[in-house]
Amino acid sequence: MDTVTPSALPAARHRHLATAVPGPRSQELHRRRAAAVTSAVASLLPVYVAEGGEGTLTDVDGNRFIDLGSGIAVTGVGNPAPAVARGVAAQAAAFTHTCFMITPYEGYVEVCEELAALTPGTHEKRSALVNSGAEAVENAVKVARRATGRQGVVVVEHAFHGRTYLTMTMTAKNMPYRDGFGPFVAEVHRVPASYPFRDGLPGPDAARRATALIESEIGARNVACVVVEPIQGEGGFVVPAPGFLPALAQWCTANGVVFVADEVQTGFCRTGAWFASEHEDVVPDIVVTAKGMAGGMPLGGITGRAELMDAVHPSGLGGTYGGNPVSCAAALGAIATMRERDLAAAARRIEAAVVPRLRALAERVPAIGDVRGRGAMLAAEFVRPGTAGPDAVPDPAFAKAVASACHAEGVVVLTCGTHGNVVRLLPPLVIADDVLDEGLGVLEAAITDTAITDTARSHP
Ligand code: PLZ
Repeated sequence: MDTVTPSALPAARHRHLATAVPGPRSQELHRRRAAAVTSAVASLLPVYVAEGGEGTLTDVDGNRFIDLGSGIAVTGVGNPAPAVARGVAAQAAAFTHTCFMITPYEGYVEVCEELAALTPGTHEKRSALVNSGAEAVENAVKVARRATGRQGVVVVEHAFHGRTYLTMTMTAKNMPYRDGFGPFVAEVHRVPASYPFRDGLPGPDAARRATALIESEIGARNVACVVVEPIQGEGGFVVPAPGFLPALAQWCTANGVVFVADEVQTGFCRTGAWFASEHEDVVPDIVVTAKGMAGGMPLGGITGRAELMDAVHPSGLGGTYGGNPVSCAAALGAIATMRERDLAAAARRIEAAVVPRLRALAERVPAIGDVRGRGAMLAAEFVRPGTAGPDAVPDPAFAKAVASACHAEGVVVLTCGTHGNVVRLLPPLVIADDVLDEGLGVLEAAITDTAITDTARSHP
């Protein structure tokens, strides 16, 4: 047998390409999948995963990818995190389900205690647990309508809130989320958001633009809630201009409207704080959580002012699996990991490592129109060179070429944006510095190479 010196082996947490991407075993699985799984559920990078890590994913062909996506902002604590795996195993061995509405258990209560302690504001809070982000958003709307006796739901441009009928209606983008799925749910109204790169508006002005429209076209007294992502996720990692969220929240308070922060993607340390609302000292009436909360197990939460949450009649909220004990055990392990390893600080360190490099690259690559984000929720928006402001022309082909080049080189990055022209980074918060550095190097090369090819194409 050949002897291999240890230094010749790729370190287990670094990138390693054993085959072309996707490799033969992934391709074989993909053929099986095509015959069994509907094509309506798509996969960005069809490599079939065998194992996770603290920032890596290893596929069935032995390719090890640097994971800068965390399964869309879910596995921030690692994949799996030891505390999550331990919690899940112990709970699965004890009991897997009872239905909290039949015979309750401590884990559900503990998760709700954590939510009360961690979400912004020191007021009395109550929570309900569900299975997903979309279901949590649905329930926030139910609470707001029941508590206010009003029906209107206000959302903003570029919003993403889920794929169920109500949340799909609340979601802005037609393709792929809404196209052909109508009719949509009544009483959902969309107003402009704050998009500094495109509208250049100061936050308070952007908020006034939105609230003026609510007042003139809907009527404040018809509005149950305003639902907004403190940093927009699928819509393009748009950080609103400072002052937008506080002004919107204040308007809600002044008008008896429930202010709901959809922190499904931004929550649980992702943006460098437990919740993104904290960056502007906004205290939402209801905070919606999911994703990062439970380290990969399905769990969503609605946490709100006690008087709102308890305004719903008993049994008005619930579901068979909501707050499943195994998911709750996972959440307690994930939250303990965030606390012990101070993952909010880790997210801020990731921002400090990534942003200067992308900004430096933007100096040389005119297709990078904007670099933005907070903590470990960061993105570059690609536009046709020389276009800017409201007239900036989105370049989704550029973003797609960058993502594909990263995938071929063993780095998982995702795209987003209403026009699909944004490459986003959602690294696990526990990613090691040198692994992140290697991933970023691949991303930088992908952007530079795409720019060269692009220039050659537009100036042959
Ligand atoms: N609210 C802010 O980001 C989910 C969805 C990807 P679920 N985002 C990723 C896709 O193509 O479906 C999300 C979100 C915000 C709600 C949701 C919905 O959360 O757990 O996917 O239902």
